[in-house]
Amino acid sequence: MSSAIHLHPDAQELDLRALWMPFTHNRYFKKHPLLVTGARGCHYTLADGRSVFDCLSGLWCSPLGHAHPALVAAVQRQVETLDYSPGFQLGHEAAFTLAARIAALAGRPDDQVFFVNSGSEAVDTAMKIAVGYHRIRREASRTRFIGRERAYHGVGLGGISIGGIASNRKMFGSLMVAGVDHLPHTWNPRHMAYSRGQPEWGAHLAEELERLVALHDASNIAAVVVEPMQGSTGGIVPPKGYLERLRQICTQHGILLIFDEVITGFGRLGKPFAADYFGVLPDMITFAKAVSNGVVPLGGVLVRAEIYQAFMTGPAHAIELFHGYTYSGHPLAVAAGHAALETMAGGRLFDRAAELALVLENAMHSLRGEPHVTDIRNLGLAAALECAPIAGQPGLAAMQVFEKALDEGLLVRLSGDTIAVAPPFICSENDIRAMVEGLRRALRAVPTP
Ligand code: PXG
Repeated sequence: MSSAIHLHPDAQELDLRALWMPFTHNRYFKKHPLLVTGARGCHYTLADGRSVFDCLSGLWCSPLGHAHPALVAAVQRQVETLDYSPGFQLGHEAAFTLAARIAALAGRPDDQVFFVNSGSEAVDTAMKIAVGYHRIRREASRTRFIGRERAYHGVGLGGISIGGIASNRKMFGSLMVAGVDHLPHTWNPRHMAYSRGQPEWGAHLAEELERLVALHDASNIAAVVVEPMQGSTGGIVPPKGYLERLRQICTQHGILLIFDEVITGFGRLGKPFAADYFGVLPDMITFAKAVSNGVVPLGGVLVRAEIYQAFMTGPAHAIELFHGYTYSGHPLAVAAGHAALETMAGGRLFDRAAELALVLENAMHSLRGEPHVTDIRNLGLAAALECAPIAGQPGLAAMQVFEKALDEGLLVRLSGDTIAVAPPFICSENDIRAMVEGLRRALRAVPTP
């Protein structure tokens, strides 16, 4: 493995011990630290002065690139005007207008938006709203949730319960929400390897939902929660007809359908939401990441008007939903949100993402036949490349590709033996082609075991 260490010149002075890093191989990292000192446009500056292309738009959250002048100015202005205000029993106008803007963008102007600070919080919030909604409607037995294998819904206790990532669930099983079942995931390389966009095979897997409904009875099921495209676990693209069928079954049985659009929301598929892209209308949409371009943490849940209305009972002075965060609707996050959405609209950046998606699809699929590659998947401005695992050492193959890609000036994302890319909407067609050629050299540079 490459031993490139990206430290700044006085590295020896750095003491990295106190920080317990999230989702990181802490011991390996502290021996081989990768430190970043700045970011602008589509590039990060590493501590050794090198510039690397941001192949995943941060962690899927910075489609407008870094240090975008409109966002910098909006946040600077805001911090000088109203740096913080409580969101409980006090409001600031921009939070209301941002909620309306998001509902309008989704083409659901009567919907409500509940603000949170992260995708994890958005998912846990949506789960609470689902249970509360059924209870208020005197269907309190509807408490079960149905998630999916390989799903990632963040790290809250609700999110890991409906999520389907084994290592996330193994250690914390005792903390999990009771009464959760999982649909099978839809990736089957035997039937869909190297599909461009949505695979033809797999819509029948939605019928598993009927089986779970038959097992538990619909009267016990609150909601089905799915990522329209599974992001974290390597860009698993829904088979044609699959999400449509989930919607039909949910409607038939009075089960809420929740799309977790933390990754797909705000243009990643070339439309405002994946719900628009697939033409499937969920009852709630969770979002985060790109809504504020990652500049200040912001997330939320978009909730169908009828669900909100169901809560609006009881005395008018009573709190209807016992839920909220100190930073719900934080003024800086809201300012970043307005600036991000304005910039996306002004630059017609969802259309731009759709155009670049075609370039990415063609370029990525040209890697078929390169060493280590066993599958390539893509949808919208996102793609994943599956590496043949090294026997007994899962994840090592992709990690080697990651390191070689870094030597090529590319910061890609690795998850298990999958390499994911989802470049910023502001990048050029040539940036995408150069990224893929760099990946090709990286794949060739990793020795075959
Ligand atoms: N839902 C989905 C669908 C996500 O992708 C979350 C919830 C949780 O969001 P927060 O903001 O609580 O982290 C996510 C997060 C990756 C990667 O490499 C993906 C995420 C986070 C970090 C890395 O694919 N998704």
